[in-house]
Amino acid sequence: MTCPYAAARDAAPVVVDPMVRDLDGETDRIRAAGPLARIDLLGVPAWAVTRHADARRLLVDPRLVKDMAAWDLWTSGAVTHAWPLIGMIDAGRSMFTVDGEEHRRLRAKTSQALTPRRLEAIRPDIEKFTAELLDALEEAGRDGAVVDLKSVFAQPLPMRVVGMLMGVDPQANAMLTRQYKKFFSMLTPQEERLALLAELDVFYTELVRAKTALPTDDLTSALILAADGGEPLTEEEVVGNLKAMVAAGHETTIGLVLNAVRALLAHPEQLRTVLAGEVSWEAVVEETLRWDTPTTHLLMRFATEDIEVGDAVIPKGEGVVISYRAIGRDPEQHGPDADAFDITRPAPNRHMTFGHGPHICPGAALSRVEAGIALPALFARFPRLRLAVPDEELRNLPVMTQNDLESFPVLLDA
Ligand code: STR
Repeated sequence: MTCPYAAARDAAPVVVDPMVRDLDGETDRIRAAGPLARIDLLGVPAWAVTRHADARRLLVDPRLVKDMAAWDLWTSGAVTHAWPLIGMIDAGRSMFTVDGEEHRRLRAKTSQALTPRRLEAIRPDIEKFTAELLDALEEAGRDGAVVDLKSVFAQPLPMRVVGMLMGVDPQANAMLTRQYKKFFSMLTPQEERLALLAELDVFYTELVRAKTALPTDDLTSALILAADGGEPLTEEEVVGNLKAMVAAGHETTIGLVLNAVRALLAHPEQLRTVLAGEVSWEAVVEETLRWDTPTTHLLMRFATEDIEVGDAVIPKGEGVVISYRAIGRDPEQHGPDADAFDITRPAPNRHMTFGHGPHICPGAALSRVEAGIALPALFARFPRLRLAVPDEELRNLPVMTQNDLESFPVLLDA
């Protein structure tokens, strides 16, 4: 007897490269492996969703859950904390790891705090941080010196913004940046990663206890205070949400800002139209989100029943990854030129880079505000900004889930 998913199941999986040596080639291979691609994540098998339309359906399908208890490889003990990607899934109880009614309770305050309207209040802060970092950039790039746009600008900005929102002492920003860099890198030995996650838990728990004793005007305090007549969040839940916000708010926006700069520098004719005011920065941000997604693969959801995807089936108990980079390049959604960066695509740019359904990114508007301030300010200050090395020489860090550049050396040509 043949089973309907035998073909996909028996096909050699696409092995996701922990060193991220060829992201475009790998994206093509995953897409070519079909709408539901068998992938291998450091020896652990999973299914990758590679098409926009399928992801849109699956992300609202209640049979697909975040709870690891539904994952056979976990409950059987085949996957343990020795697996380097376990921290992407086993991240504590939070809005990132819970579904259904409980998820609505965990997420409500955060999504209310991050609406476009509420974010208008912090726009001046973001503008001030941006201006300060541009001064630092100018200083570092004085007299034709090569400067790393990542470490001097793209990385500190989102960290400052999310730190301010959550009430993190700015003194801790450097430590957090260092720890998350280690967390995401596949070169970090697993014992070290588990140790740093434990240290971060101590840091966040202390922060939550301090805010419980003395609430201030930040989202962490708001999460602690009883939620609109609903059950207040537990300390564990506040800690979980806080670390999800800091990790996500800081890591992903770095990618958005850098990838936009990279795409514009690689397409100077498009940059010219933006600088001439013919195309909006908003169009740049949306096209960058689609074409060069900050998140390559989002780990992981689990099937609580067999779920059909086209003529394939995700068997009950198995893990599903949403491959956002492949989805952003889906010609069925974006046309035959989906692989081309083109800021003149008709608006709205219907990409799915922030996800879809109940878990859709609560920080989407925040990242749009940040990039919408940072990019025009950067090019206004340094209109002749250019890469100090050929684009092909830019390397990704060994980070399997994020599109994370090692560095971004530029000349300011001020
Ligand atoms: C990192 C480790 C941690 O302590 C908590 C979380 C939860 C949120 C996760 C984050 C993780 C990794 C990056 C994610 C983020 C939510 C959005 C972000 C997956 C696992 C994206 O890359 C989209």
